[in-house]
Amino acid sequence: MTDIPAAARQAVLQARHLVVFTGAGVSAESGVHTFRDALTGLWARFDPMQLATPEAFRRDPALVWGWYEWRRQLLLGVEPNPAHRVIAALEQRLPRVTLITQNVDDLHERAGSRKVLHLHGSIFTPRCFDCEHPYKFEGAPAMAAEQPLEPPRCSSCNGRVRPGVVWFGEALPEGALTAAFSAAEDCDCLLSIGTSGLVQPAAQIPEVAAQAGATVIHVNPEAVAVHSANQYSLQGPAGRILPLLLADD
Ligand code: BJW
Ligand code: ZN
Repeated sequence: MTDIPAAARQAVLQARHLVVFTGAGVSAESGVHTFRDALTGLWARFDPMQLATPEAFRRDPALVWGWYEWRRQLLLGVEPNPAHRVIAALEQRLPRVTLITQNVDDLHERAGSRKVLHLHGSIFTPRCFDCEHPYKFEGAPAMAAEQPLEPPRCSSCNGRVRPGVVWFGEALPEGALTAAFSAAEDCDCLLSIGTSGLVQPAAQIPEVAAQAGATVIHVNPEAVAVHSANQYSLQGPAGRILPLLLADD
């Protein structure tokens, strides 16, 4: 019934400390765009250097803000999928789970995961570009499509409000980054789900866990190269593979 190797399933279900490390692929079956999938990824249609850098925001704040508001609108219309729900269930079942995500959506939280380390920030926590004062959204954006939109102004300094995400060239939030790397060093099993593993420094997290002796299990429709007996590549969509971990018991 299951195509998951018994040893991989056992490593997850008997973990002392499980790290779950997610990327855009975990939300793909909810209808959220990934970045680098060849036809459907955001970077196939949009240039990251024009949209996901501080320089891009300085150059054309309305272009960048409008694009993120379009994405926030899409996120408000989707739901967690079985992969998010299995991850939340693992947190209930195992003695210790650390959930680390590169995603800027809130689908893990909406599936019931209580503590999520957001390495690349959140689209739902904007702040002032100049003074970092937080900004509170009032309602959903009203966007017909991705289109330029002037960002709101900061109530403290009148600077422009920016999305609460981590752009290329920016430092990751220090607390989340430190907690993520120390969990990777401590865990005995790491599940890496739906990430291309191309963006640094997050991409080092599975490697750190592997070097510390943890079992590392990749879940991805694309085969992931593995280099030792306690690494696994479970090939398939996360919404199909992850429920198999909890099936039959
Ligand atoms: C499925 C599926 C299904 C599909 N089920 N799976 C060399 C060393 C170190 C750094 C660098 C370096 N060269 C360049 C850098 C810098 C840069 C970087 O890594 N660039 C690389 C691209 C080369 N890194 C940075 O700039 C970072 N900051 C930094 O380094 O700061 C240094 C610093 C220190 C101190 C002070 C100042 C500076 C910041 C990186 C920020 C990344 N930001 C983004 C955008 C966030 C905002 C937004 O959402 O718009 O984060 S980029 C984008 O990529 C997003 C993602 O979180 C991130 C990772 O992507 P992810 O999640 O892996 O998605 P995809 O699309 O790549 O992959 C999806 C996968 O899912 C695929 O494998 C599919 O097969 C799979 N899949 N369906 C399961 N159903
Ligand atoms: Zn401000």
